[in-house]
Amino acid sequence: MRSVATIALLGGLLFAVPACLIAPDESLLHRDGAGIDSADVTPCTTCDGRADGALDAGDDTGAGDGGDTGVDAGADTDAAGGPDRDKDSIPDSLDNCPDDPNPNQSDIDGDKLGDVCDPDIDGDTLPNGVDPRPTIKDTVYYYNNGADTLDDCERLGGSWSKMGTRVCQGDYSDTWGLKLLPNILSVGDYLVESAFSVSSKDPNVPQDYWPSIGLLFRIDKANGDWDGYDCLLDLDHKRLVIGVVTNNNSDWTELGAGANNSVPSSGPYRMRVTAKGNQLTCEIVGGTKISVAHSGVGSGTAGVVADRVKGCYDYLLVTAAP
Ligand SMILES: [Ca+2]
Ligand SMILES: [Ca+2]
Ligand SMILES: [Ca+2]
Ligand SMILES: [Ca+2]
Repeated sequence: MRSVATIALLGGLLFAVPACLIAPDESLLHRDGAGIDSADVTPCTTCDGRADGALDAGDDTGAGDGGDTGVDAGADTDAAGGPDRDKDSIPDSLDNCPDDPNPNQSDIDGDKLGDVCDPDIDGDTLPNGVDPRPTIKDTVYYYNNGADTLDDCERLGGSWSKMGTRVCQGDYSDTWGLKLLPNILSVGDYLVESAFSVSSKDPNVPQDYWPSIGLLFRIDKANGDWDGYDCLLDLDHKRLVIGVVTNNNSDWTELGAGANNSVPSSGPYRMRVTAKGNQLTCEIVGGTKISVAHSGVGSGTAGVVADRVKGCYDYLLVTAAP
């Protein structure tokens, strides 16, 4: 319900004028023809239709009033909406993306940045390029965007270090990287993703190792040891592999693998693991995907593996599984 916004003294009578119920007449409202001043009746600025960028009843059409809602000399700019540099019919002053044509002004997360120019369309803190579902607000358990320090890394054996905004493994040691929040895997179905690139693999790799990078799910045990699952990119065979680590991190068994030469020989690799129900799915985003049944990931954490490989990752995220 609109409030009574305007008190107009016209013809000696006191009128209560409901804002927007009458189309304001500039010649009436600006009796002195010189813009808004004490002699004017307060103009109806909320109902003149200017927000739609089109000229309609109530718009200020005074020849050249300069956009001040008053009638004066000069070229009118506000009635036509003012400048519109992306030519989408929404004047710049009202356009939620003034440099990107978006006549529908869609703004999914309501942050006043239109979707076409919003780096995080759904407002879930994951940038569009990283977000598994850029237009659906995901529950984000963890996101390291590379700007963080290494303080949240539990184990950085080998020579993990920051290189700009990336975290890089600088030698060929068998180690893993970033630790997530405690007990992150107890949240239920989840998705873990990272993006890697490889600079080189160990030329003298032992026969029982493949140079590999990937994601590890660590299941913490009461005695301080851990078991877990890993999703690896086996660089020798250019394939994805899912394995299970057992016996306090001393044995590894392959659970499933994609075909040899089914992934590119050079990165960057955007890798994703989804645990949903009893299925564990490992994929190169937009490419090869393999899935195995698992018996539960339990309570633990996750991290990045680099094994006989020098390389870097750009980010690490954990969200609820879609
Ligand atoms: Ca626009
Ligand atoms: Ca927005
Ligand atoms: Ca997002
Ligand atoms: Ca999202």
